[in-house]
Amino acid sequence: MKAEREGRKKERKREMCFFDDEKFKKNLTFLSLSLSFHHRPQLPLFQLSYLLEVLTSKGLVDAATAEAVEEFISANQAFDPTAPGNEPKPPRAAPSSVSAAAPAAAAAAPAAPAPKPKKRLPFEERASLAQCPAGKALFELMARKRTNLAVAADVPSTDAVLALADAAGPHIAVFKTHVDAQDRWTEEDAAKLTALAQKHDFMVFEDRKFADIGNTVVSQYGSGPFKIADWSHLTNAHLLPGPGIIDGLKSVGKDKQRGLLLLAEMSSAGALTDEAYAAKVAAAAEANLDFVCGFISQRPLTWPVAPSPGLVHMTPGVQLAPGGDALGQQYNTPEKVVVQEGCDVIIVGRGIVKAADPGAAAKEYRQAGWAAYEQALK
Ligand code: 6AU
Repeated sequence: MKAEREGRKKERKREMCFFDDEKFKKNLTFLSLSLSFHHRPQLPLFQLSYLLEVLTSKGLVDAATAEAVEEFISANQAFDPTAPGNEPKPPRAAPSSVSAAAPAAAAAAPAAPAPKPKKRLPFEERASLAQCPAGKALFELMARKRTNLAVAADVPSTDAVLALADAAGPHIAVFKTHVDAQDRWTEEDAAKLTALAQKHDFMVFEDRKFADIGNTVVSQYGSGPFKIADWSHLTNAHLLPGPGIIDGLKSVGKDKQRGLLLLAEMSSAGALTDEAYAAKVAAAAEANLDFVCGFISQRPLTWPVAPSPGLVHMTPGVQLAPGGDALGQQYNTPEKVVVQEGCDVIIVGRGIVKAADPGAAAKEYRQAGWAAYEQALK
């Protein structure tokens, strides 16, 4: 009996510490992350309000703290109640320890309040919120040129890459390369692409997907045969090795005003980038806003904590009709990824490069992408 009482006392003390701690905000973020670990895909943050009501009614959280938490939750609400599959669910039964100790309070715990949908901001406003110069430049470019299209230049030769940049150039915000898949990549080729970027007003994104320790990526990014940091405004990286990869890339790219996109979610079937992973990537981005300018993502509206609006979401796996390829790629429409999933930039490869007229196809995708963006702002 005594041991049981002591155990309950300890447990209560532990719960109190969680909320009384000075690092309260950090704890709340941790709580929302850990909820998403527990097999609750698309768990909306507003359930924290419900949890808060229960804890307040138990005297575990004081009124001032409760108010601060409510404010934090509403400022970080990422849940879209109108998205398919997000229909309100009945409130869950209170945990047994709560109902045993205070059945009346638990039964009277109010239903979760309706979440406020997050307003989407126009690119002009997002530009003023971006801290990374390359991200700011990208938002400004998209607003100025009225396009949120990135073309993936997955074509078999460097000459074809340059020809595509000229044909699609008038319609795109970003030209995405895989130079290690080309037959040639010299400083002259890089200079030609830079000239085309200036001529047509687009940014270059070398899709290198760095994934090594900080010390190694420093040379992969800054030197080697491709000298990516010299000519590519944007590049991307996986966070698998930990934050050292960001530090390494930043040590090369920050002074050149380059920007890094972190891969938070992948488009391919069976990708290991689950919600918990995306949440860690989002946290790493927030800690490096001077160099990380956004994400490669698929459905940022479902993330438990909405990232800063100064960060851009670029989304591959886009075609005009849903579908896939024989090797796991999955396609969604511009409308789906931009309006329903919360993405900003559509990345289109084969939908454009395999078309009979890639320039005309780029124009068509540009219109579809921009219409979806305008729809998302309504
Ligand atoms: O439209 P596609 O399928 O022909 O081409 C999609 C392009 C390719 C991929 O390497 C890239 O987008 N990609 C990425 C990027 C951009 O990082 C991530 C991902 O999850 N899926 C994906 O397809 O050049």
